[in-house]
Amino acid sequence: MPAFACAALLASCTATRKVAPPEAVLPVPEAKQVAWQKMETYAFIHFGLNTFNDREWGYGDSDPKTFQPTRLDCEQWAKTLVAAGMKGVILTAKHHDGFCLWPFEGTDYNISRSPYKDGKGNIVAELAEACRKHGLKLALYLSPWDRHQANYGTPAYVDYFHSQLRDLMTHYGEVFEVWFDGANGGDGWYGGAKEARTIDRKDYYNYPRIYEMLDSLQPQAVIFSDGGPGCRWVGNERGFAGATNWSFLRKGEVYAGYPRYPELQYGHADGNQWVPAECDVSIRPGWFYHPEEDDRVKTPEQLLDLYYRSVGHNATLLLNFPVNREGLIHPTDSAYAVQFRQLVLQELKTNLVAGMTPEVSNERGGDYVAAAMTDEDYDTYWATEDGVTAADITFRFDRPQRMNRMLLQEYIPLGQRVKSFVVEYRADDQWLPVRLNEETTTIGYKRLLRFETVESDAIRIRITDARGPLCINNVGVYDAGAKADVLFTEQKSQLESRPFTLPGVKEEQAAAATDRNEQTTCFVEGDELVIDLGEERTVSSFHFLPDQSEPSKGLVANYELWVGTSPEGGQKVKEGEFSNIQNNPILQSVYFTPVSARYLRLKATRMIHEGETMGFAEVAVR
Ligand code: FUL
Repeated sequence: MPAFACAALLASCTATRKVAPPEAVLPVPEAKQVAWQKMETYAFIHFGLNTFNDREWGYGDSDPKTFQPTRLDCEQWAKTLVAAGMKGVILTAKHHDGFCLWPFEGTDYNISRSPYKDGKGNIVAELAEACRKHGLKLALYLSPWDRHQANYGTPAYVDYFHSQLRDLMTHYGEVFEVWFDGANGGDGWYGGAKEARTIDRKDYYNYPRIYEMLDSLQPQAVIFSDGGPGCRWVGNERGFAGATNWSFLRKGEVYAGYPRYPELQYGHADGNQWVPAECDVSIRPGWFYHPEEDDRVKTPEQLLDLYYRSVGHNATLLLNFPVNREGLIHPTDSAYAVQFRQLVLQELKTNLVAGMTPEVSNERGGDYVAAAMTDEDYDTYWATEDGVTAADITFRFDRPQRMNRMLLQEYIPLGQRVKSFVVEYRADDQWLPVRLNEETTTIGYKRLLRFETVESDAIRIRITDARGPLCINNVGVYDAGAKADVLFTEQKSQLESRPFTLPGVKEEQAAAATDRNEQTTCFVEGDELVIDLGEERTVSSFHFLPDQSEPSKGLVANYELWVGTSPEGGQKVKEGEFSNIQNNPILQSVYFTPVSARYLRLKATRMIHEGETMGFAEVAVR
């Protein structure tokens, strides 16, 4: 064959040579889970009777007449959320108190019994409309636990709950997610019975029937619950996932009330079901609006930190806005959220490797080449050959660059693969690891790294282990600017207090309650914490921060608060529950009519875990 013919044949062979993509490594996501994960940040709105009754968990007895927002405007919510970069919003259509924000005919306990719009209001419909107008996706939260309904705990309630869900899923257009809260604290009003009712959280609500209903009414919706099936709770309400975060769970293992819930931060490395993590967190300490939290809104920097630890840890960020009593997102929350968005954009503004073709130590060929990692196309990716589960990706620059952030994405439609990697930069002809404050193990949909600034003409990613051939679709390297190295450390809690001692508590333990170090905890034997102010003082509130370890220990669920002039006896000024203390162990405050007393006595009438010693990271009295 003449040489030119041979070359022509070769050229045509190369052009038509079809390289197969790597085979999927199971489990893989459904298309709707990939679309959901690409939303990255979306908002929660907690709003309802609790807003007007200063509660986190309504008991189910608040009067619907108290629901009277004065300037409610769902468009203000939508516009704020869009400006904050949120791609969707999830509304608490019904929280644990059972009150429906839409006129659901199955109960009187709904918005039509409130003064809002003379009973003609419908917040689900109003928000759906605002979302359509402003390009936000809508989703709905419907609490399975209902502290209002008399039949809660019986099969009749399950039918009620299902018809409520059907109603909600039928009239308001497409939803991107359906949120089933796993909480069930037992106590409730229950039609006046005022008692504790426990149900079997695995089976009572008949979820298989619910999934069937949702599959036919809202097939595109991802279903949230502690264990999925669409997406999972991340095991805390602080807004972060583990740096190691697998988007899998062992099928059927996790349910609401799963005792090993802290492991949800990491997923199950050997899981067989795709259930990615969602990080839910409130922009304020509580989920619902409380005026005294107006100066405790998370700052743009705190939110940025959470962004890196949620979206940047292969999860989504579900950021809650407690709509206030006017029916608006408070100006501080709105300003901080928008500034947060700007910080994210600023830090990751200029991708230093955009359009560059890195050197790679292995390449599959065909469409799966190194240039695919920097072409900004989600669906093109570099892959290694079959059997190759470790490789280097190296970027070389013409001149040294300042670098301190990195973005990595795996092509998850084919599964999550990477188990470990290191990032290195070249310094004086040797490769040194960058300094970061977390492990570099998994990547998943997205991994963002913050590392100490380096100046170098080369940076490389060494992937050292994976569950199959590598499939990386996106790499970014950035200089986040002057403040890049200020890694956020949590602000010390500002717990002002009258001076006090804790009689009967060992000195070292007592010190932990007043050292304003959230990481040390004072453990108190018995069921009473006695506080001695040294002399009679006017007091009107008691505060404590629960143990902050993961998971928290010594959590008091229900309490009585007594005050008096001696350590025993006195008068009971308050009793109640520390709502949601297990999932969200934030500062707990008990306010009461000012009274003169020397001693306060907190009596635990129920612990979250019976038999545990009470734990207090910080205590304050004012
Ligand atoms: C928890 C609930 O108990 C809280 O009140 C809040 O709704 C949070 C998002 O989920 O389980």
